[in-house]
Amino acid sequence: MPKKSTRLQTSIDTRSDGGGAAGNSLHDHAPGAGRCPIHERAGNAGELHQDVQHKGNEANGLVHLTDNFGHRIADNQNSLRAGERGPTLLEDFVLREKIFHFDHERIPERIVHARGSGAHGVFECTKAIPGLTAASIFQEQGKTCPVFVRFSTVAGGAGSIDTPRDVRGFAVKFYTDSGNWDLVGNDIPVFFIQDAMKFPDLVHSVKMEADRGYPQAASAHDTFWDFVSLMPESMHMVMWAMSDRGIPRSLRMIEGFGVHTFRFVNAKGDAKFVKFHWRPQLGLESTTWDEACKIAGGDPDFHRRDLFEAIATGHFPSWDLGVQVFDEAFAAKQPYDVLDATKLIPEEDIPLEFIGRLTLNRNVSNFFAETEQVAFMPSNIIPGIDFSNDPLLQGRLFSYLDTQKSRLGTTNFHQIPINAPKCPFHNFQRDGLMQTLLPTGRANYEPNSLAEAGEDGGPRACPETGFSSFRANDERNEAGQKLRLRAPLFADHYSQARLFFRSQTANEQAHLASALVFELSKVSIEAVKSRVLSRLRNVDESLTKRVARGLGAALPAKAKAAREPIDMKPSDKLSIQKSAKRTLEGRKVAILFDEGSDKKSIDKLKGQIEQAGGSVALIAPKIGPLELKGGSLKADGQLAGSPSVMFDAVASILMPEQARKLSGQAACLQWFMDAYAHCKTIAHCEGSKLILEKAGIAPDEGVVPIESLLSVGVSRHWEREASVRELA
Ligand code: HDE
Repeated sequence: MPKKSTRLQTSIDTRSDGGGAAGNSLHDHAPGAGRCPIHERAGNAGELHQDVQHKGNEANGLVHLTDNFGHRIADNQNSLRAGERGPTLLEDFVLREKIFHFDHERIPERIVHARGSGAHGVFECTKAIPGLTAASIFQEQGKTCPVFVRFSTVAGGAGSIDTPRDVRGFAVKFYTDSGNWDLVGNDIPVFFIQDAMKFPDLVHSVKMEADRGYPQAASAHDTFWDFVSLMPESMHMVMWAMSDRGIPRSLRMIEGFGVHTFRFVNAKGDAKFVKFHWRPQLGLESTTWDEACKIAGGDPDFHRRDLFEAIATGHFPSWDLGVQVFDEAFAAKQPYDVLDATKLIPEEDIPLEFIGRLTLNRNVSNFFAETEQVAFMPSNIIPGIDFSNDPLLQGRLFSYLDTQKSRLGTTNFHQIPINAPKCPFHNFQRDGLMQTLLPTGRANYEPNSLAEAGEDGGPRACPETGFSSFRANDERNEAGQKLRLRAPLFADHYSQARLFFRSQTANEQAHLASALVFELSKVSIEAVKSRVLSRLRNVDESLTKRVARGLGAALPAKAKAAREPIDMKPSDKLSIQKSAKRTLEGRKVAILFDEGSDKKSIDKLKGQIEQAGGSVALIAPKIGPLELKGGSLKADGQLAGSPSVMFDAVASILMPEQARKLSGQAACLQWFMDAYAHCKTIAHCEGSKLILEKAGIAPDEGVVPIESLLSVGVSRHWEREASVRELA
């Protein structure tokens, strides 16, 4: 086997040999390959071949470049021509194969959730619950299993931005010892619609408009609001999406939810209902709308980069898995239907029981092979867990398998390494496009008696340990007639939208109102705006008035509710601000410095932040190296190209002379003004005060001397917000 190179080499893992069997280098001169046409003719031959020269691959620790059938390639720079200036020859199989493969590099992007970021990790059971479920991963405290997680935005295409107002997908594939379990959830616990029948309509309405091809990754347009204004069941999720949940600070700081009600089934066959929740160790955090818009320009890959860098530097994000377990008797007493995916169960009624922890500890090695090709399917379930009759979930059980065939082109997508189970799998399915397995023997049907004849008879069903569906036998759920209708409580469209709104802090309510004003201001059909307002009146009058005022619209009559909403007890868990963490852990602090700054102070502050679990970006007007008091230092980012929206807090260590110069620069003033307006902690030295004054920054509990940064911590100072933004 050829030696592996540390540079210029791309190795190709193959499932058969575990990797590295085939490989290539970018510059290949096989020993004995003959004359080098570039060296012979081109003046820039030295540049093109600078890494390899004529020493040969082995001597350079490189592997040979080959085509896909193993033929060594002598020249990867020039196509085969008839004469120096003549036409390219059809005979050039090297060129044809290379271009042919390139032409087919893209696969259809996901119809929804096209833009995503994935990572590998591990799930550990922290509390065994054999009484509740027979699922193998929950049988023993400390038991682990590998996982792959893909986060995503929903509406935008694969090349869209990371920070639009949108729902985030939170899809987890557990490679358990009893098969793959996919918990394909979102960062919002409820959904826009109740029945799978409406999903294509919802998605068509939110994606770019059919005639004009825009807007990309935005719900702020006619068709989305037209659809939701006609679907009052969407009002609860609209509240969540318009709240700060829709614009998260980091994928490491979002919650995840299985959304639907599932079932836990124990070894005796007894079942309970269950809802799954992921709770981030780093706490919940969101951006402000102004920040989200600016980040979109400053770094369209903000979330993707943040996740990748955190994992690459060993700051592994983690989430606790919590479950809400309840029985049919509880379900029957609630003012909502637990099979309705537009409803949640308040944690005050059924508290979370924490049973596991997910930690993401390895970035993907190849984005396409892993993040793009991963195929999640809610139908991937393991013994001990089962579906409920939620009509949205039922539709998903068909959709995902179906979509993988069109995305990945073959029924054999389960053989792609990222999708294959890590436990053995055996069955009689055979052949199909892109078959990579090599089944042996004659047994490709069952029943067979080949084993009796001394041959391999193949696998058999296992009634004791195999998956068997829960035998629900309950009149409330399993009715005999075929009907196209929804159960009565599905008609309550507003009670939980109201619950959500009333559980928010005053600032959060203001953000939600502003988001609705912004979104509806982009709607050009007056009747749509008016219809949304008429629905909102069923949610909350004060909210409706604020939105109408912001739009300069008249208050329409209240829409008739299919079922009168009730007042539910507000739940603190629904608010981000009520449970925000003031911490440096997982947060990024920018330190602004310039020539003459005190290096010792910078080093000390950096050390303290890192010690507290945070990370630091050194920002200066120039990258440098800059001469400081006590040594020289290079910046990680240039001030004008590193707006403060990229960081959780800012600090400055400057000499008065430098501060005076910088205070005349818009980029510097904007840097501080934004941090202030986004309610972030600003830590400064004496020398920087002039800049703060010029930026109009009034001292408050979040504007502190450098020494106090650690004790004040990093979180938003929402009490400041009323002085920088009208919270009407
Ligand atoms: Fe999805 N959804 N969905 N969805 N969904 C897809 O599957 C679908 C729904 C969710 O990172 C697609 O592989 C239908 C709810 C996530 O690869 C598609 C219905 C929830 C992801 C599909 C729903 C989700 C998807 C597109 C209504 C939260 C990204 C590509 C019946 C619980 C997974 C693909 C990833 C992806 C269909 C509703 C979450 C088309 C028909 C509810 C996180 O199959």
